Amino acid sequence: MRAAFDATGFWQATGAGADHGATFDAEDSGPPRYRAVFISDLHLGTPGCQAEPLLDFLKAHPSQTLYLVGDIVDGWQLRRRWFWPQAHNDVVQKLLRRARKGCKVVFVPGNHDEFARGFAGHHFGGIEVREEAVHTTADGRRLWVVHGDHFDAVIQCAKWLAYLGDNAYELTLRLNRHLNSLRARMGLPYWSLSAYLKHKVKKALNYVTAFEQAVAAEARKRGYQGVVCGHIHRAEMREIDGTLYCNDGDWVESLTALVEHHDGRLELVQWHGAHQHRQRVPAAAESATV
Ligand SMILES: [Mn+2]
Repeated sequence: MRAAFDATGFWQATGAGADHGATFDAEDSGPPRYRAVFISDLHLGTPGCQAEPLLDFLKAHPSQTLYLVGDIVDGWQLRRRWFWPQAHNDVVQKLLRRARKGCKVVFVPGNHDEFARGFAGHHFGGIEVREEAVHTTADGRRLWVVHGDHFDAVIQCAKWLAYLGDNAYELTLRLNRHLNSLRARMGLPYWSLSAYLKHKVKKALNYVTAFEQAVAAEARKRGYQGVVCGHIHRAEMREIDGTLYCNDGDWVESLTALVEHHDGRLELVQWHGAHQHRQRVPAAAESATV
């Protein structure tokens, strides 16, 4: 499709409309529908990444600014096993295309794409890489934009534990097998390690609350009215002690994003799109507006 900037700076299609089979995105006409869009935890490079619904979401949500709030490409998983289907390529192409078309795209790396942190301050194909960012809403609120892994005590204190976490299930099953063959030889009954660990996971629920409070407290300490983060794959938007805590969720399970309307109104969006039948609605991601 041929296109050119018009006087207002927005792309306009040129020539006849009958472009042979070209797809005409919502983003190709008129001003962007949203002032800002925040997405994180795409985990491109893993089979879990929901690249196709994400492409549909991006098409339907053109914005003036797009924040990529970390764990966009999963370098940890790619290092273990190369997985890069066409749909993941399409996502990268779409992000680059958006930047080329005049959308301000800011990439704040997370722990799974920490390799990019070394490039903070640089531009790649129009995408700005920043350690952290500050977004000012149309109604003047200053939001701290950060992935959030620095608040993850496990990752901060013992990085190897986090690596272990990624393979924990596989490891658990293997350990369980060895443990129980040993127990059988000793004449002891079967004991489930995974059931025991599941019990332990219940305690992890407190971790989510602790994370949310820690991030909001740090944002407040730094003088921001709110914070936008990701990392824990749990979309949320609520006030915590007078500070707005926004978590834009993920594109592995919840398919959620945070959007800012032109009046500064923030909204948590869960993408149903064409893939609705495959998705459940997690309680934490119910649509909310602040
Ligand atoms: Mn993360």
